Amino acid sequence: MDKAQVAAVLEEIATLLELQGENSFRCNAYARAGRSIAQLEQSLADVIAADQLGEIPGVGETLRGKITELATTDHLPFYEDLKAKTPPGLLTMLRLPSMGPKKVKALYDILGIDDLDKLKKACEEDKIAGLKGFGAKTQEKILEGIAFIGEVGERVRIDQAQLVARELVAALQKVAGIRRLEVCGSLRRRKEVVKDIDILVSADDAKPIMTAFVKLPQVQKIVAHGETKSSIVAAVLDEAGHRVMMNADLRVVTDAQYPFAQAYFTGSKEHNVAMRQRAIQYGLKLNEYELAGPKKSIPCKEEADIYKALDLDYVPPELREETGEIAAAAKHQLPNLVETKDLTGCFHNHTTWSDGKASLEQMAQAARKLGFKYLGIADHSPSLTVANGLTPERVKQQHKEIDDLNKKSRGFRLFKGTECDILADGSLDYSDKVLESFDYVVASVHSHFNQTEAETTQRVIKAISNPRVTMLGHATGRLLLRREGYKVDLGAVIRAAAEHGTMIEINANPYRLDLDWIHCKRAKALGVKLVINPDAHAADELAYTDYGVDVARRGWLEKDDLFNTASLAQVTKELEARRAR
Ligand code: DGT
Ligand code: CA
Ligand code: ZN
Repeated sequence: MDKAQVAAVLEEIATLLELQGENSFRCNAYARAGRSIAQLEQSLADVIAADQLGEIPGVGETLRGKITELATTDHLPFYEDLKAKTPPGLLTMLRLPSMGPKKVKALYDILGIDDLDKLKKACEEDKIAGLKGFGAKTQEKILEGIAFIGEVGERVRIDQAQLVARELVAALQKVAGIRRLEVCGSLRRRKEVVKDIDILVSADDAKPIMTAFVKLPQVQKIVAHGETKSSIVAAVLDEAGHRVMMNADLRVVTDAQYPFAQAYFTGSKEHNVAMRQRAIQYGLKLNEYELAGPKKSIPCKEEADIYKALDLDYVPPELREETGEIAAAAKHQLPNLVETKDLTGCFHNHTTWSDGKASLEQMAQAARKLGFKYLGIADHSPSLTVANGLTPERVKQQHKEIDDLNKKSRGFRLFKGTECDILADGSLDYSDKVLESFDYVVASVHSHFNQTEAETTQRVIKAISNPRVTMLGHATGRLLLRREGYKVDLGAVIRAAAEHGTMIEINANPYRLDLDWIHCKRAKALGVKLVINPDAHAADELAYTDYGVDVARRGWLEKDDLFNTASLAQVTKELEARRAR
């Protein structure tokens, strides 16, 4: 195991121990060791080889042995026993907001609650409100949380699904006999959340590939092991050390069938139905194996050949949602979708000046590495005290530092921006004078999520009507699969943005992906410029822009529909023109 995986196991041990009621000193020791290991600069193998584990803060004698065992054998009986002793439902209960290990343990000890169903029943019978440390409000929150988890089911965010898919694909690619391989389904369509992973392979002999698949190290459980289709539950640890579990199906077809299977399993189901209809109009039959006429089938080497045979332009997977793409493909009117390489920079990024992890200089360096020509810095404003928002005085200091960095660099520029809070009444968190000292302003809602839809809509419209606001940040405040956004009439917000010439961000943080793709289309129709922003709080998070490109493509956006595809000169000019207004 590498350091991220070992760190993840240590963190999980801390949680499991807490659930066992272990004293917090011991639990914290594991959590702390996990964090230290995650932050190591060298590889864990090197540290162990140099016998330097003991020098890591928080790693004592016992932990040294356990870490070495994990790193070298991938196993730790202590951890496996602990996991076996803990009812899995307790870990699910931890996914509820405001439920830590102590509360979960209390419910388990007092009422024997070890899964969500029992917890729901207890809440409905009003058994939780009276418990020490809970109360009626908590009971209500728990019920809401359970309802939400029920709705989202076992769906997974795209970044996590992609992680699982990548590991499975990397492992599968080592298997002999595979001719073509692709991840299809909603992941290929780049949906923001996906239910399961659909892997498609072509090969002459399916059997050895199936056998290898169900034996992959990521396999947690084999759901089905068939001749041409198998299903597993895969488990992979993410960078933060959380275990991501999801279903993955593997289908093996012949190479001649491959393009048809690829089109079919990419979906969406609705797109497939429409394609089949179109085939019928041509007197053909389309399914996952072939495109066939009354006498013989029409050979297709690639997926694009299927579209061609039906007089359609090739439809990129992101557009296959049956929202007009087939009609557009027939009329050669599909958009020329934006691509990652079109991005020239981005505007919503945080640094150590507020709640980011990287300095201005580190962020600039990372941006250059991605090929960006500029980077906009938008740290928080004062009312976001938890995020160390910048006072006007600190804004001045930051601007000085940006000026100094800009003097030193050629062909790359840092822009002075802010993520300015939209206060409860729609006013902004800085005075007009301070706002005017920035190159641009991202305005975002971070508080008072419980206002009515009418209140929030008015509030956001008031903010984006201010000519000093360049763009609206994360339009609904949603956190995918975690928290619904605030209630807001996005139609009205988009109309107001069009009227005032305010841009709207596509927040590319995989938790947010908001403005969502459906509304991107509406914004485009009204001529609102969109901006892909990673909302990066660390240097490596600048690459979140890729997920934003996915959203933009699903929203039919072309290069010119986005602001951050313009050249540095054009961006500079536009921002200056806006400030002059
Ligand atoms: P999800 O729910 O995130 O896994 O979304 P998908 O689109 O990956 O759906 P999934 O995994 O159930 O099925 C993969 C693809 O297989 C789907 O996009 C289209 C195709 N498919 C599945 N069931 C049907 C069906 O009943 N009719 C048609 N025409 N296509 C289907
Ligand atoms: Ca799927
Ligand atoms: Zn924000």
